[in-house]
Amino acid sequence: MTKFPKGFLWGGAVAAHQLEGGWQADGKGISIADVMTAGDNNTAREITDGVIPGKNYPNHDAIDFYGHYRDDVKLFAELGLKCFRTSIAWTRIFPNGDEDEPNEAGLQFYDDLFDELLKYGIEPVITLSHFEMPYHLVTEYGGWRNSRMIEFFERFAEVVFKRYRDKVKYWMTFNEINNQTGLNEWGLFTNSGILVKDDEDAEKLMYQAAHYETVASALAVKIGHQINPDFQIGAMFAMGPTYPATSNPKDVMKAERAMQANYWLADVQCKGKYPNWLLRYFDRKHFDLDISASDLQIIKEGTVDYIGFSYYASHVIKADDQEPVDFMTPTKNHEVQNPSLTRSDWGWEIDPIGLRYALNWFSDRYDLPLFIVENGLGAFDKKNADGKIHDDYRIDYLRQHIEQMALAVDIDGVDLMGYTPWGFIDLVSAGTGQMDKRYGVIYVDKNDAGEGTLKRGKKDSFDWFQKVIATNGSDL
Ligand code: P53
Repeated sequence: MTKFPKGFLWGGAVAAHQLEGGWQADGKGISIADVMTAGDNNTAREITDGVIPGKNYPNHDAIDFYGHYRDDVKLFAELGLKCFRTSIAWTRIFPNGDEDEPNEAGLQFYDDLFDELLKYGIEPVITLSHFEMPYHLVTEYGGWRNSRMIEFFERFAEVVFKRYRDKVKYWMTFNEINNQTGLNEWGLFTNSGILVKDDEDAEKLMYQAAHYETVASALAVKIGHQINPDFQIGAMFAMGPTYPATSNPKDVMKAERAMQANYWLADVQCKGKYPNWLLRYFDRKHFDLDISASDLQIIKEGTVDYIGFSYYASHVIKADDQEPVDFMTPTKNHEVQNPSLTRSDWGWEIDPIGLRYALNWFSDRYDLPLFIVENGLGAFDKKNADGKIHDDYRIDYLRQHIEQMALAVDIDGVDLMGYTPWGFIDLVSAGTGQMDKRYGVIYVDKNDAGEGTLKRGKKDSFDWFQKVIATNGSDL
């Protein structure tokens, strides 16, 4: 017997910049993803000053979904997808981000893509901003440090809401808006187009940028509902629960604070207000942020309809002997390994029960419908002698996570809308820029060096996932 409701949204997730390619096709502008080079397991992606000839920018061509989407969607239909999560590349619609009028060719591409999906009964699920803002907004305005970003984002949101009013029902505003709370270079750049200068305080910048984004998100929710009251507009968070390393109350408090410092954005977007602990923190730090009374009103009125989140791994944290009274020492310096879990080749801890924990945590705290819009195992796949990829490790990972999802729905009564595994067609990794960090049930013949025919193929996990969807999750 299936534990999942009728109409459960089984699907697959991707993001425009990680699969489309066609980085200059039909008037598209340069996005922040277009100035990030390829890294690997040990080498961070470089953020270059514009596009520099001779460097390797994996997102420029990606897997050329722009040129292959009709055949690809046919394969998605064969897989049985009920929905397809992607994003709209902002730079196809507003190449520089600050134009008055949108680029018609870009709008037409998504019309064609959505028509193709709808032809097979596949529901588009669309993220407005997924690590791909126009690069021009970084060089001219400083990214989300600047409140003018709100107006540019609003224009973009309004144009696409109107254009796809009758084609798209499920939306999300900002992908993993909370990544930047870690304050690393990658998170600040991909979330907010911010490169921290020597005389700037990264933490203060992050709070300001994230605030402007929550205002922009709330305005988008309001405008979207005016354009079509049936729109379901969600937030989207990177969820990785943080556990205390021991039962020492200091570790427990440290873990609680690490969760608060990561998920305050969920308080703002779902409850419509800042948590008290954070307002006190701003005061104590004398941050003097630009947060107006009218902003707070907009935030209150623009809460989201559901919570979308990614789930890959959990974390463990240990307090310092001398934690300050606010427990706000940087999370990254206090992470320890979980002795009861194994890790992926990229060091991500594999924790299926953590997904059930996360579902319960969100559900209790916000009482909103939940949508798992990313989950999966990034792994090196090897072709067998028979030319096929026997990825039983991926099947195991997905099966174990779906089992926990079923328990959350059946035993815990969590209101779960759907499940879209990440990168179900191989694509460019956001964190490392690699092709060989693969998540797909569909193989794409292209490697880290950029070589390959781009030919698509089915891994063993394709047949398995097809069966899972066809049985609404009862045959795992
Ligand atoms: P990659 C880190 C932690 C959690 C989610 O990531 C993350 C990241 C980024 O590394 O990003 C999301 O490709 C993101 C996707 C991304 C996916 O997770 O680094 O929304 O764009 O591709 C997986 O393995």
